[in-house]
Amino acid sequence: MKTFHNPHHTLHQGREEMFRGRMVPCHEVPARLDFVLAELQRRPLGALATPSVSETELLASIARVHSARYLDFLASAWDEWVAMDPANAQRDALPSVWPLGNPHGFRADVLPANFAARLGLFSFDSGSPLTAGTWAAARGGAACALAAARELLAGQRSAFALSRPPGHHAGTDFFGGYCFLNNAAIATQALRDGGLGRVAVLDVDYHHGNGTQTIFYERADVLTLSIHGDPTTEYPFFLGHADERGAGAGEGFNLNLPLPRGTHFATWRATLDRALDAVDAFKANALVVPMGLDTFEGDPISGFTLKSDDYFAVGEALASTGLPTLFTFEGGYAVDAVGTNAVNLLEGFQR
Ligand code: Q9C
Ligand code: ZN
Repeated sequence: MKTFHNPHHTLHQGREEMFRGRMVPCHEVPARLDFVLAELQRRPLGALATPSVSETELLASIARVHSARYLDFLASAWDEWVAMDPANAQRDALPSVWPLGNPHGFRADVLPANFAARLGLFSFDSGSPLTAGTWAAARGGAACALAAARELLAGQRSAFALSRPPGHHAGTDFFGGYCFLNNAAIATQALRDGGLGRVAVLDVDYHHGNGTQTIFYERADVLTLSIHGDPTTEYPFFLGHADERGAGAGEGFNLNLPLPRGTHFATWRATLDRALDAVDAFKANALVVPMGLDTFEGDPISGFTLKSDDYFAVGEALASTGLPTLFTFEGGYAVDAVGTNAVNLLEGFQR
C-alpha cells in the first residue's frame, strides 16, 4: 500500500492544551508522525510519497465537506488572532467562550466580529490550540487524504494518508479534539464524487468520531461506524451513544459501538466483528478507516488495553472485508509506540 505523508505537518505544533483548568503540554505532537514514518522506513509496506494535488482541486475537495464560513475563518484565523494583540504572535489561540447548541437559544447564524467569539463559535473545546501553521498543516493533511482516495479510484486495494493534525473530531464547521479538517470525510466524499456509490467509514480511534458522524448523519450513501470509549465517561462526551442511528434519509446508517473504559482486546475484537457485519450488509464499495492507535494499553489519555501485537489481528480483520480500504491517521499518544502499532495494523492488513 502506498503511503502519502504530509510534509507540512510540523507547521502545526501546539504548545499547551487546557485540561481541567490547567494548561498541560500538548499530547498531539509532531513526533507522533515521525515515529510512524520511521517505522514505515524500517518495515516498508509500499511506496512513501508526498501528495501532489493542485491547490484548486484541494480546496474544492475540502469545500465538499466543510462550510465556506468555517474555511474562511481557518484561513484568516492566525492573522486575526495576532491582530487582536501583537503579543499573541507568541501564544497559541485557544477559545474561551462558546455558544451552546440548541435548545439554549444562542445565535450561531450571526458571525461575531470579535475574533475570540468566532474562535468559540467554530470549536467545541479548549484543548486544540490553533497556531500560525495550523491551516497550512491541515491543508497538507487533506491533500494526503485526497491523494489516497485517488489511489483507490485508480484501482488500488489500499492507501494510507499519514498526516497530522488528525481529523475525525472536526465537523462541517467546527474544530476540536486536536482536529481541524476531517481527512477521513474528505477522502470519503472524494470516493463518492469519483463514482463509488456506497462508502463505509469504520472509526477505530479510542474516541468517538463525532465530526465524521455529524457530517454524514443524514445520508444513506455513507455508513458511519465507530468503536470507542463510552461517552458517558470518555471524550467527546456529548455524542457517540448507541442510540444515535442516523436521521432522515440517513436513518439506520450510523452505528455507534461504545465500550466501557478498561475494555480488553477480546471484547474489542468481538465488537469489530459486529461492525464488519454491518459493513458487509451495507454492500459498501470502499472502506475508510480513521485509524487511531489510542486504544493501546500504554496510551496516556485513553482507557482500553490493546497490546502492540493485537494490531496485527485488527489489520487482518479489516482486510477480511475484501474492500478497497483507505486509512487515515488519527489519535495515538503513546508516542514511542505509535509507529509500531500503526505499522503492525497496516502490516496485518497486507498479510
Ligand atoms: N488532557 C484524538 O484522538 N482531550 N483526539 C482529552 C486529555 C481530548 C483526542 C483530555 C482528546 C482528543 C484525535
Ligand atoms: Zn482519539
